[in-house]
Amino acid sequence: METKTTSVAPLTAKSRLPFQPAQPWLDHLKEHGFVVIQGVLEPERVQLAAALLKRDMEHVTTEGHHGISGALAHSEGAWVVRRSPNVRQAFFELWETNALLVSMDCVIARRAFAEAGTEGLHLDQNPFSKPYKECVQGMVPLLAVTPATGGLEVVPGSHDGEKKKRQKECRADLEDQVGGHLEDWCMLGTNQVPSDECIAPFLTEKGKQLAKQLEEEALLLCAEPGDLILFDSRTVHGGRVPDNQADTSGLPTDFHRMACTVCMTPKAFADPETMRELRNNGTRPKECRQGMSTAILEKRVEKFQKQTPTNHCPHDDKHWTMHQGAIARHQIPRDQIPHDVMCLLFGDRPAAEPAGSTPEAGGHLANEVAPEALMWLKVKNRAELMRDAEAAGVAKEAICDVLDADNIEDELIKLFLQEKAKA
Ligand SMILES: O=C(O)CCC(=O)C(=O)O
Repeated sequence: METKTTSVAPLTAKSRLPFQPAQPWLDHLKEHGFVVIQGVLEPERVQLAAALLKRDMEHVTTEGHHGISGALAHSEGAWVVRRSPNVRQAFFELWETNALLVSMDCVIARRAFAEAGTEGLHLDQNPFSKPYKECVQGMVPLLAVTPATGGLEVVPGSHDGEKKKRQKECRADLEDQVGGHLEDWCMLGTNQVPSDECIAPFLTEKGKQLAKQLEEEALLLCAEPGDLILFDSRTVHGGRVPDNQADTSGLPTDFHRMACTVCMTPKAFADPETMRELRNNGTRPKECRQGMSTAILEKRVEKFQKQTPTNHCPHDDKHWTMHQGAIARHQIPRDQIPHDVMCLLFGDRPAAEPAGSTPEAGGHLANEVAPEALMWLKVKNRAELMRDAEAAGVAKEAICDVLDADNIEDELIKLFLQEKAKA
């Protein structure tokens, strides 16, 4: 299949900013609708998440050539990113509350030199029904993003002002989507690959002109592993396929793209009444309305228990069935959900943090549950775990006994940890 690349420039240095102080990146996000924050995901988590995802990629497929995998939404690698104290802190800086809900959206991965495609530039928030900032999407690349790998591209400044006005004028038809199953999935008809039509034929003349202009303005967000890319959901964005002309020397030999989507929004937004206000007049409360409905929160917990994906938006359940698939696992009993995960599902502040407290700049929120050492065990294969268990002193018979279990690796880890605890 043909791939198509555009000549649009990659990101300039001014858009990739340090994590602290936060104000410059907050200002950039507000003004341009996107920002790349340097080194947010802790380096050991970058390595761990990538190792876990590579392990799980052996068992799942991605949706078409876009590299999008809903099946990995609840993979351990994706949760390593979501549970990162630094990622949580970035969203705290953004929304000024630590009562936050996390998205359970896709992972994006593409094997080295695999066929690449893209869904084209689009919006994930309908400009007519949802005109105000209500969602800021995040993406953490676990591998470097360069023109040779492709990655996420955005149209700077397309979230607001004159550019948004033009989008609405040229694509008045998007208003007809309101209320339907495509309400927030607003395709702008550009740059779709693979396709022999780069500007979608269904567009009016004005729509085609807009598509062309957006394609010219789009910027590939070059980034390093562990950066946090943020973009307002009103910003035009999409995947960019690798540039055929770019230098591919030095690229990894297994995967060229691996990124976890991660988005957090205030718990208060899960209340339909609060949302109506926000959508009508832009009122955005930080705290929850007394007696707010918890229906969406309960649905989030169920989604986690069933290990099924939602989408990019943690508080809006309207299109939570758009991505399918899960790694086959048993339903997770509610009482086995780790505390920090439960907080991210229900929007509760982690127990270690008194309500209203402010995490220190650059500091960690004290809500980690799984120790790094345990997580590293998760990427070992069966033979390695058997060796580790035996070396720790687990009896051979006990090891043999678990070889019939449903999840042999988990049972071996349990034996290993029990033995270590005795020591
Ligand atoms: O990075 C990509 O390939 C597309 C991502 C995207 O559209 C999204 O996260 O909403």
